[in-house]
Amino acid sequence: MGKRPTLESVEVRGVVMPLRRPVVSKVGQFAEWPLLLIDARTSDGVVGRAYLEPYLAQSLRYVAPAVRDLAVTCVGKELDPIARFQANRRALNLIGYGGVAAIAVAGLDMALWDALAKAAGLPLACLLGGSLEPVPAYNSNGLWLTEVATLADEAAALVGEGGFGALKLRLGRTRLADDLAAIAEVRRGAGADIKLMVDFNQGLSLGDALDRCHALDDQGLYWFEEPIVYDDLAGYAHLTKVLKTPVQLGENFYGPRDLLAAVRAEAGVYVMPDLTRIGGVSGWLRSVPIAAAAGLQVSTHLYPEVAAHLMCVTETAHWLEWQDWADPILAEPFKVREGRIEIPDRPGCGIDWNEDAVKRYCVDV
Ligand code: SMN
Ligand code: MG
Repeated sequence: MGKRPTLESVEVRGVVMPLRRPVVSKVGQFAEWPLLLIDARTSDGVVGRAYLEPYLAQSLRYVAPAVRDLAVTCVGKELDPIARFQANRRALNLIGYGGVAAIAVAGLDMALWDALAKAAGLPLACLLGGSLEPVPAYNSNGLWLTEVATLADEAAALVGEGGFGALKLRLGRTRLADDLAAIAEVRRGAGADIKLMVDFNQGLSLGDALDRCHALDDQGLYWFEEPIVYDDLAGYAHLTKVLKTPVQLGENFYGPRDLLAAVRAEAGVYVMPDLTRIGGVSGWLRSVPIAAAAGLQVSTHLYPEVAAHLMCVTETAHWLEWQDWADPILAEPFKVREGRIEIPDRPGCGIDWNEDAVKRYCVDV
């Protein structure tokens, strides 16, 4: 095999875009969505691209320098994402494995894998030994904690955005009656056969979660996501044991060992690692076999473009979370048909920027 290209430079830019349907959830209310765009240029002229979604526009100011600092240690080295991931993660020993630094490692990791796949002339899924199959997805683009009266129309619109047979609804309103009404409205708009995932975004105490989830347990919901604070694994195990509806968690796992801890604690029936917190492509590849070995099905959280490739090589692949929030700055947004996301047959992940849109939404970072 010929010599691998080396990493020549890493450019980091920020954009903040308006959301079509503002997020109203127990983790926050956001009318705008920030992205950190990472361009990793190699000695062969290939550019690996990835984005990070740090939820809050002001977080761009913390994540950007972390990516730039890590990049300094990678520039001049061979394009070897696994080695960079190991070295970058080891560098976190001194400040801890979670949080901003971990997200920065993941952003760089995703950009380097994109560059490697482009250099090989293969879509990422194919580089990893898989093939490009459309991936079953649920639409997570709405159904926030908004007026219950608006949910039926919104649910119908969400189904129509890609022939979806599954939607996610956010729950945890003050009154049980309002959660029940929200479920009924969504089914009225989307049809009784819709698969309905529900997300509490850690909004309940264990006692309140027992109360609310027992009361909703006969509603035929597809999963109960994050009813309680993300790291109370004993609490999750309790809920998993006593509820019929499968408990889902994982968007706050920082690396493979957090997933292993959840498996050992029997914390949930399903897991859904977030691509940045779990450690990008490298972190995903190290984590999902743990879930598969334990018999747990794996869904994705955010980052649908990269997640789609990874689902093609994930043994217990379950559902891809579809959000189109990066679409305004993508040159060719991914398409969803008949409830499946279609992976473009081009080298890398298929992420390229619409530079005019980037200019429009650009912020200083
Ligand atoms: C979520 C994602 C992005 C913003 C708020 C909430 C959520 C999910 O937890 O699972 O999509
Ligand atoms: Mg969630």
